[in-house]
Amino acid sequence: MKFVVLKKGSLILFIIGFIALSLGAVWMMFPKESYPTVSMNGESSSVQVIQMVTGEFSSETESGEKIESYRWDPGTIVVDKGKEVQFRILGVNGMAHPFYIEGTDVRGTVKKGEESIFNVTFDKKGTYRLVCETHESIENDGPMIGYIVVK
Ligand SMILES: [Cu+2]
Repeated sequence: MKFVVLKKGSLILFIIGFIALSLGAVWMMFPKESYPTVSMNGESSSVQVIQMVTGEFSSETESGEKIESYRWDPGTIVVDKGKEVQFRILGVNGMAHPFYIEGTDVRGTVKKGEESIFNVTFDKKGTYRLVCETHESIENDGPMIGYIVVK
């Protein structure tokens, strides 16, 4: 009697396992492309809008030395090759951040309380650096470097 119950349990487990495998197989047949989760800005959906701010990490060491680092936030973004991207960078921390994007002719300055807006289209895949010329390295209260991943 006990043996029969065990057998029934095994059969149910087998059926559940089979259904799970089948569902997995069906799921795998569908393309894995994800849906865009970045706002495409409604009416002008051909332009991808990236919003950033300038931020600052600030701290003090045990010996009382003040250390700080200016940052682009978010520090890494991902955009599509050949698609027009609009950057909207608001200056929050730091008076001015003169910047350029490597591999492009994009240059500008983000000032405190102002929003710098510019459009750029990347024609080649790769990782481009958004560099603040004033805070490029740790020695200069950086590294204020953002990474634009073009896929
Ligand atoms: Cu800066």
